[in-house]
Amino acid sequence: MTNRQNTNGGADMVEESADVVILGAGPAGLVLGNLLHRAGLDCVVLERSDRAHLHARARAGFLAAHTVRVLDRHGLADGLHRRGQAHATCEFRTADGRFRLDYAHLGRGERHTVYPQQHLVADLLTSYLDAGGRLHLATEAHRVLDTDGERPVVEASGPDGRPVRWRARYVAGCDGRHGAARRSLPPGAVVHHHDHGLSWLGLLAEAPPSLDAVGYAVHERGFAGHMARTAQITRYYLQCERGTPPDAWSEDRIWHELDERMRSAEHGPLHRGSIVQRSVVDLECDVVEPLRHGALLLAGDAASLITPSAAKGANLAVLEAELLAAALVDELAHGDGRALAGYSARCLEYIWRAQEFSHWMVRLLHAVPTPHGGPSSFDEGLRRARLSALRTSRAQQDWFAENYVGL
Ligand code: RFL
Repeated sequence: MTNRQNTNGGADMVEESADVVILGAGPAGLVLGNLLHRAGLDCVVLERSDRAHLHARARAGFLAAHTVRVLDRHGLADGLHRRGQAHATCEFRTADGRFRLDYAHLGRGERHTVYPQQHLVADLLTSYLDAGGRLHLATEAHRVLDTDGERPVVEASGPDGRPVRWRARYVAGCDGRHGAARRSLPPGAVVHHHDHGLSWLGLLAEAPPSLDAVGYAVHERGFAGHMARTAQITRYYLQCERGTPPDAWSEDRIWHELDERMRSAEHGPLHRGSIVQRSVVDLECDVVEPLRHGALLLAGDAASLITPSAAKGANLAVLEAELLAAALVDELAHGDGRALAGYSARCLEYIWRAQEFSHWMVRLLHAVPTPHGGPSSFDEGLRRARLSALRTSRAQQDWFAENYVGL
């Protein structure tokens, strides 16, 4: 039950409580909120942005088969079945020509569903609110205190700037890499960090997809990527120098670079359109170990940041949220804490495997700079060998497919 009162301390301080306070209304926080609320647990989601921002925040698009199964299991997949597109082919374009992998016929024979992340978030929000779930928008969590005690506290501020203290039994940090959960980790937490030293200009173009496959272009000018989002919107990536401001390149330069790197003259023109969104993504990754610190539990990007090279981030977020929900229900509804005790180790196994594959993808698609400057010729040789194995070896293609679409 929620208990709301003014404290005797600071005049405007409000105290609230819930058994589970969830920080962040992204895929991790909203899957967790939906599952806990349906199980009858007392939970609340605190989100610093407003609903319009959540509905417009374009990020991921490729949902793994496992993600669709999780959402199906809990009746959260209607939207993606109605509007998502099945996707099962990727194409590599290199100086030696192009080749395609039809991954629905390789490995475990699974497909992606292309469904923009902001649509998934909108669906999850609607289903949570329709079921009567508690959500506080425009509410920013600042830090989590007393994580080792029985009643941890989240210090937050509400829409009017008024400070709010949320008492909880558990706090789920689903607020991304720069959120309050990460800031509140105790000194014993280890953050394993790796910076590839590479950056991508991430673009959304108001243009239909130009090929019926994910396109990965490996080029001496740098990597370029093509990913369908909807029939009218396509995501493109262009490798750029670290530190490039998102607005540095004109639309003409962007299309010129895409044409060069995707080798349009050889393989067919790209459908052009206005660039409606741009951001620069530094290819960095990290893993927090462990994911549980007393009553503070991490999921999604708060637990592990992963490069977008293999489209794993949102998929891991959903996987972890389902595991965390089951563990919290066991603990809070049935007094069985075994799954919660094993939560961190179980997730870390998936996280490290996804990190390993994403790392391999980065090394497949880029000439990675050395600490002394440009890439070494030895590294270049390895990259050509990786591409050649992927082009010619069925065993390598099966391995790729299993990891590319799986978790
Ligand atoms: P999110 O989605 O970042 O949600 C966190 C939420 O927490 C809120 N928040 C706070 N709220 C309260 N108090 C605070 N102090 C707060 N601090 C933050 C934020 O407003 C936000 O609403 O994290 P979550 O749920 O862990 O989900 C992770 C995914 O969003 C992320 O991993 C993916 O988007 C990564 N990713 C991709 N993943 C895929 O699986 N497939 C893809 O195709 C894919 N493409 C991408 C991507 C990420 C990208 N960027 C932006 C790096 C493409 C790109 C360009």
